[in-house]
Amino acid sequence: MKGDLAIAFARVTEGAALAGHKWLGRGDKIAADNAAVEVMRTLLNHTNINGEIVIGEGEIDEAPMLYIGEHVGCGGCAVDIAVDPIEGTRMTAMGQNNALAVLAAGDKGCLLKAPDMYMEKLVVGPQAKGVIDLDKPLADNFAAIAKALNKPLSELVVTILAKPRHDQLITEMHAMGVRVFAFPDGDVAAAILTCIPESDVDVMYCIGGAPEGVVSAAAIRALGGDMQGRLLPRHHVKGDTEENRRLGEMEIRRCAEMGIEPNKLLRLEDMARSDDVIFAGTGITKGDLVEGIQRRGNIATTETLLISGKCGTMRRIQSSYDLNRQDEAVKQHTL
Ligand code: VTB
Repeated sequence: MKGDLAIAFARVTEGAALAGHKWLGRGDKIAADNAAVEVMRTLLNHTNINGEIVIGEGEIDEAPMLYIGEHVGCGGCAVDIAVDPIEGTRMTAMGQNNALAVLAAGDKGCLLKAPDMYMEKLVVGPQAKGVIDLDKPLADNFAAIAKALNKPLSELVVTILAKPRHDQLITEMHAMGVRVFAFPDGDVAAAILTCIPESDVDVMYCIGGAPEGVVSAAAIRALGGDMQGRLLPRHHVKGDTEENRRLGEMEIRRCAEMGIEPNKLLRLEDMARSDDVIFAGTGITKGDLVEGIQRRGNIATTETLLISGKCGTMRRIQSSYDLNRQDEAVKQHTL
């Protein structure tokens, strides 16, 4: 992929973040998401790519924008795009920390095309690359990771989504002796923190969204970390009710159409098939990974984490926008 695309992608997540931020603390996660999606789509369509959305807002028959299979861009090299215009719509609506606008891109065929379903995820930084195995018990993984990091198990820091489905597991992790940092939402930021040297986080484990999983995989691959995942049908995660089974069966059918198997171990290389990937993530609200947006009248400042896998660079870009001078679509959703 052309290196100069990275900055264009940063511009796209910045626009989406600004649009989402306009809805900060308004209790309306759908309006926040719609605004971010529309701006992200407009800006992607101004970008010099021949892009295909492989991870997006859903399927075409649900009539979303940025649906899986949608073509974006105004011509250029063929790229796969995975987007989450607001990773943390609830966090944005409720004014909570760690909401991001994120995008990952790679050459055509690079990123896993997966339906919007759940994914079990285990993520570590570069020093523990090669030692994880989701087919083994978590206790074995933690022991192997602690050994690779050359620290006692009692000092291993594991982050996990604080959801009821993990309550029992969190108790088990405490009994294993690791430190558990449970975060309310936003596993993309938590996954990336495993690869940030200044962060205390060693491991991220959770059952969260598959779209977030693929976006994370691109960032983790670019940063030299490691990740494994497993797509889980809804009734395996949320309880075997009639409705969950119906939705789960639909996910299984969709997986078959996309040529992937649920419940099967996915390695990092299955989710992000090349090092030449780009990740852009802009803070909407203040977070552990990046700062949130600050606004003074029409001037807004953003912070973006921009990672290029080709040469292993990670940049933090601070930008200042005069919202009055953006193009109409952006202005409409940000001013
Ligand atoms: C997951 C996680 C995300 O929302 O999708 C979660 O991957 C939703 O979980 O990072 P539930 O279905 O249990 O509500 C996030 O935390 C935020 O988008």
